[in-house]
Amino acid sequence: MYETIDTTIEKIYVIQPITNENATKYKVLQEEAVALIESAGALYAGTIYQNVREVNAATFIGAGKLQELRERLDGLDEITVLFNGELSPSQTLNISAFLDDRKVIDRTTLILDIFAKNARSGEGKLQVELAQLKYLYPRLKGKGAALSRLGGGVGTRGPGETKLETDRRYIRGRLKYLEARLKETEKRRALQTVRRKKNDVKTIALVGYTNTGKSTLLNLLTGADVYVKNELFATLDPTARTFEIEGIHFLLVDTVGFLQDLPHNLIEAFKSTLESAINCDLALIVCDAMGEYEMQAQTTLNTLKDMEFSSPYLLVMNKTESITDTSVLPYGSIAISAKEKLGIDDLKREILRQFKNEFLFCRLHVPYAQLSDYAKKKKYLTERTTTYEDDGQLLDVVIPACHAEKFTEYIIERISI
Ligand SMILES: Nc1nc2c(ncn2[C@@H]2O[C@H](COP(=O)(O)OP(=O)(O)OP(=O)(O)O)[C@@H](O)[C@H]2O)c(=O)[nH]1
Ligand SMILES: [Mg+2]
Repeated sequence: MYETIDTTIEKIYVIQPITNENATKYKVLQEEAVALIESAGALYAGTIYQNVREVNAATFIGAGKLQELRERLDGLDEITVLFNGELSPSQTLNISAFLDDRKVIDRTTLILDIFAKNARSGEGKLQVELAQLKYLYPRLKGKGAALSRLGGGVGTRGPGETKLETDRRYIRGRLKYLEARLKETEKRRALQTVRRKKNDVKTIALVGYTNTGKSTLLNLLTGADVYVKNELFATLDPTARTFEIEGIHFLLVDTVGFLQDLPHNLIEAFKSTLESAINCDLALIVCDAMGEYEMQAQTTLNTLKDMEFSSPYLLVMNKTESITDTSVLPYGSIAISAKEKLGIDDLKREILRQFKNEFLFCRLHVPYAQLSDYAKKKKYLTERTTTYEDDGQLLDVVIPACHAEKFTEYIIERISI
């Protein structure tokens, strides 16, 4: 009996450094590396850990450990090595040389690779290419043929080896072109935002760590059919859908997820698509209650704050269907399960509460003689229920606070919801 090996799937072995900075979180980083490998469509082959008290300038980790790794991988030709951190170009090349010219990638390259795989829209593809080239450009310092080893991500999704080898000038031109194209789309988006603000529709952004269930929640709340998958960075392109709570329309925006140590270039590249989330009226920070939710919330907030985010937010703990004691979750957070549709009414109530100063829930009495006057103004409010009395109509309505004055004569009471 013999095993057949699928040589079309790349196998990746992880080097996990343990440093002073990551001493408390290296295990989570290693688990994320495995999830990243799987999300890239590759196979996880194993991990070697290395305590790094002092970074070796040439190879990051020491020669002894590299020798051990070399022996472990001896005879396994098809295995790529992932260094789960950021390497300088020369470190990448040196490790590769030490490991018999094996392909070596770092965490950033792998993340960029997944982004390249998952970008669907034209804009998303431009953004990923821009980030990839920006990452590579300073690394291309005339090292000749060896550079090709820096270029590739998993499989053939790097920006292309020949291009990299031949011409830094080409890349400079391409960077300019990509930046100009993206500027155009940004302008268009700014216009849309202005239009939306005019329409008084409040924007709610779904933000949070990757794979926490943002898209699942969007689908549940809006009836959309956004791609949901148990992998990292399933969503790259933002999606916006409207939904309604008690007669108030909201725009819900789904965005790219975050991860600790996300490459800075990548955040920069995606800043424009995150614009709607950054300038939202309310953010829902979605966390995985079965995972490291405190770290997830912190990473999300830190990343958003770097982009000058200052909107109000709610902490939403998702995947709580199998948690028996939700009192251990962060104070003030809302426990839900998007998959099992639990806690959704609580979430909606909390969202409404956030906007309580912006909308009036009230009962109107409109005498029949005034109906034509009312008809002219009713576009400013949402009617929830209508009953017909002898002397006129009784209506339960929601009025945006800025239009409330128009209805003063008809308001007979405020309603608590
Ligand atoms: N157990 C459980 N799983 C859930 C729940 N909500 C979503 N999931 C699963 O979590 C995985 C990720 O869901 P997504 O909605 O794609 O998550 P996301 O935050 O949009 O992820 P990215 O777009 O990759 O950042 C999927 O396998 C979902 O089925 C939940 O309430 N409970
Ligand atoms: Mg998603």
